[in-house]
Amino acid sequence: MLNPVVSAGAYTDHDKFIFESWGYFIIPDVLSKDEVQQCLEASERVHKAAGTPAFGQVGRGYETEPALEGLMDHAAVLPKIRGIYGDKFIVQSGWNTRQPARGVMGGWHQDGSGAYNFNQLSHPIPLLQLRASYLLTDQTKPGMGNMELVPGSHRSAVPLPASIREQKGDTPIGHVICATAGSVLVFHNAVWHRTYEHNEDYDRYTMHYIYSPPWVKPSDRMENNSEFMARTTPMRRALMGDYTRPDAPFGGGYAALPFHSPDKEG
Ligand SMILES: O=C(O)CCC(=O)C(=O)O
Repeated sequence: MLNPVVSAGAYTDHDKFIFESWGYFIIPDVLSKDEVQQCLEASERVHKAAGTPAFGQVGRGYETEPALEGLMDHAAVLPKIRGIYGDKFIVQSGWNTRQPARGVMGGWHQDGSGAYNFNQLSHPIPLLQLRASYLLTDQTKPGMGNMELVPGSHRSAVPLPASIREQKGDTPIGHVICATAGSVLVFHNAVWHRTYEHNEDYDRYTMHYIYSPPWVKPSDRMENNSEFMARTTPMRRALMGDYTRPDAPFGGGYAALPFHSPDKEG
């Protein structure tokens, strides 16, 4: 199977071509085995604290779990987000997803908002939620709770047929992402996707960071946690959307993120 694999770090012209063509790419082996283990243990704690019944997504784990917090501005991934968005964006949300052992297929969807869906805005659907999904369990073959995406579908003028969606059916152009634990999938909100079935005996965890333009409302929090904001780094505070109000909200004076380098590296 073709695989849109890119290297960690700077967003190259080739990465851009891949992202524009397919709507997603994969960065293999971003996390070491130890880092994956720490993130897995952190994921188990946040779901235990939240009392997730079966399949479930818990936001704000980064506030209490340093291993998850560290993924928010990971050096392998943040330059890609910067390359795609430029120097001004926020973390709209950070969702930690658990798919239980022997979990079933999820429903096909595009990301957006039930309150005012992105497909009401324009076609092609604009990029408003750029997702970096840190796979925390092995997904090297289908049936391991993989993500399945339809390449290029962010540009499709027609939806995936309702008959397929209702039956949670297959499409021959579905691409089941196979990658090691610690790899990262980055994708456009408009790419049609679903959670693939999970035939293993352990729960599957994925940490999703969603990056948005600065004027998009955060979706995992009503306000930032003051203790987290006080102790985290300037970059993470800025990614939480913490800024001094300029002359007009999001007009002139909105500061760029505090990147270390003026170029697109970091
Ligand atoms: O299975 C997952 O981790 C992701 C679920 C999903 O498709 C989503 O949150 O939009």
